Amino acid sequence: MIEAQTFIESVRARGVTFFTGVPCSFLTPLIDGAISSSVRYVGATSEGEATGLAAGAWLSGASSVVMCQNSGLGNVVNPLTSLVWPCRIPFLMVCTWRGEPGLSDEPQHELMGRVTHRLLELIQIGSGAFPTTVEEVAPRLDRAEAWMDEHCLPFCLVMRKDSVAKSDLREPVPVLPPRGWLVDQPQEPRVNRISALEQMLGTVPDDAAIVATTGKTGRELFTLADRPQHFYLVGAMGCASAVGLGAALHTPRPVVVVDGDGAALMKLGNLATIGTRAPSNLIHLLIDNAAHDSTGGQRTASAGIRFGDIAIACGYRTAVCCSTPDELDRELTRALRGGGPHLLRVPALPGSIKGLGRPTLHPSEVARRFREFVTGPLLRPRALVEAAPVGAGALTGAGEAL
Ligand SMILES: Cc1ncc(C[n+]2csc(CCOP(=O)(O)OP(=O)(O)O)c2C)c(N)n1
Repeated sequence: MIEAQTFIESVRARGVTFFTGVPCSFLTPLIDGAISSSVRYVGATSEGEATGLAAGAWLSGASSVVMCQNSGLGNVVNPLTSLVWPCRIPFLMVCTWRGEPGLSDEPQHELMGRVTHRLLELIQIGSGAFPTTVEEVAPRLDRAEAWMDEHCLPFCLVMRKDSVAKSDLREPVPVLPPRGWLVDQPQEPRVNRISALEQMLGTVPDDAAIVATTGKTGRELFTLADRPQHFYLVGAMGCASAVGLGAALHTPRPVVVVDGDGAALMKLGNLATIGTRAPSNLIHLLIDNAAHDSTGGQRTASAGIRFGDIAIACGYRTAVCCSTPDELDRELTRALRGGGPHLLRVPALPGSIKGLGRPTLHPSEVARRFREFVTGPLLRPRALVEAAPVGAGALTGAGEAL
C-alpha cells in the first residue's frame, strides 16, 4: 500500500499537473488525495468526458492523469480509439481492477474483471500494475513514460484493491456564481452551417483556438480555411466540448468550440462540467440544425430541447440565440471579451455544400500543429481568467433576459 501523496507528488515531479476522472471505491484515496492537494482535479461526468478533457489539456501543452473504474472503460473506448489513437495523444491512466479473478466482488464487475487487460491491449493502450510500495513508484512511472514517449499513446496503471492508504478528503464548498443571462427563444433557422462558420471565422481574432465537432462541421471549417488554430474532431462524437474545456483551462487564448446539436445531446453532462469550471475564455457555439445532418439528416431531439435553459442551469454565464450572421458577429464579439463560458446557439438549416473537402492532414499532424499554435506566443497578452463582466445591457436578441 502507498500513500496517495507519494503517487501524486511523483507524477507531479514528472510534469503532470492535471487530474481528471470519475470515482471508484478502489480509487477513493487517490482521487481524494488529488482533490485535496494542490494539483488541479476536474471531476468529469463520464469517463469519456475525462478522456476528452485530458486530450484537450494535452492540446494546450499540459500532461494529465485520467482515473476511472474498469467498468468505465466502456465509456472511454470511443474517445480512445477515435480521438486519442488517431491524434496520438499520450496521458497516464489509472484504472481499477474491479472483478479481478479470485477477488470477491459484485456480479456487474465479473466480466470486465476478466477482460480488463485484454481490452486495453486490444485498443493499444499500454498497461502495467499500479505501484503498491514506495520502491515500485519510480520504475512503474518510468515504464509508463517510456511507453508514452515511444507510442504517443496513453499508458494505464491497473490498480488492485487496497493499493492506496486512506487519505482525507478536503473539498472546498463551491461558490455558486449568480445565475447567467439567457436570451434564447425558439427561432426559425435562417442560416446554414457553412454561413455560420464563415461568419465565425470573420469575427474571431487570429489568436483564438477553434475546436470543431465530428462530422461535416470540421469538414466545412477545413474547406473554408485550414489553419493551425483549427482542431477537427474526426471521431469522439460529443467530446468537442470536453476537448475545448480541457484546452481552455490551460490557455489564456479564447477557445471556440463549434458543436452540433446531436453531439451536444450525446454528452450533455459536459455542459455541467463547463458551467462548474467556468473558464471565462470558453465560447460554445452550437450550430443547431435539429438533425444528425452529417449522417443523412435524421431528426435529433433538439426541437423539444431548450439548450439555452440547460446551459444557464449548468452555470454558463450567458446563453444567446443568434439567428443571423450579424447577430452572430455581435454576440461573438461580446463573448470574446471574456466573462464566459458563453453558449451561442445558431438555429441552422440542414444541408451542406457540394464537393465538401476533408482534412488532408493526418489527425496526429492536426493535433501537433494545433498544440504548437496554442502553446506558442500570444499576439496580444491576455489574462488567464476573467475579463469584461457581462450584463443584460450587453445582450441583444429576440428573447427576454430572464
Ligand atoms: C459515437 C459515434 N456515433 C455515431 C457517429 C456517426 N456520426 C458522425 S457525425 C454524426 C451526426 C452529428 O450530428 P450533429 O452533432 O447534430 O452535427 P451535424 O451533423 O448536424 O452538423 C453522427 C451520428 C460517430 N462518429 N460517433
